Amino acid sequence: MGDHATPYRSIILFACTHRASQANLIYLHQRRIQANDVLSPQATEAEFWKWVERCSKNKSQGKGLYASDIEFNASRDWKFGSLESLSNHRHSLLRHDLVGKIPGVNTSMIYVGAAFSFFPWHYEDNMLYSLNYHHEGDSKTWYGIAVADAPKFETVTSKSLFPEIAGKHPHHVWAKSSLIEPSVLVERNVKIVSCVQNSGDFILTSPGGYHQGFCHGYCFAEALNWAPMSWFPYGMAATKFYREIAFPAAVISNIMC
Ligand SMILES: O=C(O)CCC(=O)C(=O)O
Repeated sequence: MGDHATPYRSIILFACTHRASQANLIYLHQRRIQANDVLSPQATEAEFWKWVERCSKNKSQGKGLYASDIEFNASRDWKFGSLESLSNHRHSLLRHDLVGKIPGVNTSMIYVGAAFSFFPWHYEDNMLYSLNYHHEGDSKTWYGIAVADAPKFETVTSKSLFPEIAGKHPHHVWAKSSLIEPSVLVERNVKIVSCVQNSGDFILTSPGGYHQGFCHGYCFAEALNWAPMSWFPYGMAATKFYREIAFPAAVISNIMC
């Protein structure tokens, strides 16, 4: 957590330690037993942000308990084609020969979470769409910021919440390093949407759409990127931006030329 005196409640930079995550599994389990195993998604969300606040106060940092970014295609036995078939669909620019196979972009990655495993604010490389399918397990809460509000979010994080870090690393929000309680952003006039993803649900994120979220318990999801024609202007903008800041693009300079 930054050590400047911003009156925020729950902001954490980097994930909590492995130990903190394990302790939290026990904590959540106990809360569930006390609540007769009926913690609603809203109650779980409240517990999550209380836990983040505790981690923030303790300045816990490190890696979270999240088996994320595992290269695997769990949807390959679907009758109508796997998730990867969407990325490689004839209307998807990612099937273009020049792109090749890029793990997590046009091939699937798996995310196996435990209670309160989380992913901090970020949007997809090259402003691609992402498609996330929840295969099984507990729910996952997602928060999103409208693409139109992304500049406001970036100004709030760099000027108001993390000025010192932003001074040294102007694009740190991309680094999936900031988990921020939605009310902290709402108070600063950044509009947030949220939803609960259950097993069997898809989540599609928009180009340049920041998102963060957390698991309510064990959950198993698969995700990759997608680039229909509507993505093209965003891809151009991302490529231009990466060039300006000399950031190595994950994909696409080829298909932009
Ligand atoms: O399921 C997750 O952990 C989130 C992955 C993600 O950011 C996405 O699918 O866009």
